[in-house]
Amino acid sequence: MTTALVVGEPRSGQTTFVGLLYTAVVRFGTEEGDRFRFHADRESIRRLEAIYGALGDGRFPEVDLDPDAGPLRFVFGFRRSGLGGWARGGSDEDGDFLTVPVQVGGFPTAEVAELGERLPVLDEATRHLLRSPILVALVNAAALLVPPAADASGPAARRDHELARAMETVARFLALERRRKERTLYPIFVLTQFDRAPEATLHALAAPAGPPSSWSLADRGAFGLRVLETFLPETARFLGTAGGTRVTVAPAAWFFSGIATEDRGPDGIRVRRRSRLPVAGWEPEYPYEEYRGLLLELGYRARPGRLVASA
Ligand SMILES: Nc1nc2c(ncn2[C@@H]2O[C@H](COP(=O)(O)OP(=O)(O)OP(=O)(O)O)[C@@H](O)[C@H]2O)c(=O)[nH]1
Ligand SMILES: [Mg+2]
Repeated sequence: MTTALVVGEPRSGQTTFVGLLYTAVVRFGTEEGDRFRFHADRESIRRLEAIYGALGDGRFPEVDLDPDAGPLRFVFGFRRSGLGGWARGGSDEDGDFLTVPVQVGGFPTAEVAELGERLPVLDEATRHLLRSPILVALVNAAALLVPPAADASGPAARRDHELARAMETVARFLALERRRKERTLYPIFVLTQFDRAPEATLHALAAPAGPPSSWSLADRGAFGLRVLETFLPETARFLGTAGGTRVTVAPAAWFFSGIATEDRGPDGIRVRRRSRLPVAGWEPEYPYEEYRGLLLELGYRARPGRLVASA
């Protein structure tokens, strides 16, 4: 099963990411019609709706991914023959649909990293979760400061270390798979709060002009590599060597999330909104194309035995 696990640091923008993903799913579902499906249990829907509602009201969500409430789980379904004529054939997991169960929250990066130390004693549910070939790492762009801290024990180095170890934990699980094609890790990076990425950082990383949605695929990848080399060197090393596991690490895909804000004085920072087309109501100003790309990427990566480039 092609599951996706989303990991992030506290305050990195995890809840906002989930809210924007859900916002995008609503539109993507309208555009793709019966070629795309979304399922979630009632409790997850309730929580997603609360986050989505806050953003639609122009507020950052206060409702949190309460760790006690457990992680949020939902399932994307992509019709095999749909979305740009995918490859047919292979075994169906869900009729004509490739399904990608996604789990967000419940596990901060640091915890996934730490679980690597306790592999033999983990319960089945946790093991199942960690056997996720798609790892979506949320990286807070607002925290990428130049020059990168040289301090090996500082927060930047710690974040890098935890992310590398979290990836290694997942890779060690995938390494246990019997079939070689299932021993592939597909890393996806989402730079959150990209609207708050410091100007000096964008300059130092030679960010192309314009919003990331207008960058070429090659430019996105090259920019991502520079982010890795500059700010996440340990994670970059892991991606190159798979930490010595028998796992193949696919080329990483990069997506850029952000939200337009306005300072309303006593009302504080508000989320800017636009009307939600083609359906009625309001949605936050966010880069829909990035989320659409992420959804397509998940669909492509769900194809059995495929090592494919980004959508
Ligand atoms: N400008 C901007 N601010 C953001 C964005 N995403 C998150 N923020 C800010 O970061 C704060 C935390 O965002 P959350 O989405 O709650 O982050 P989180 O990782 O879920 O945080 P915790 O659950 O508390 O660990 C928000 O209240 C916003 O102030 C974004 O895309 N743009
Ligand atoms: Mg949160």
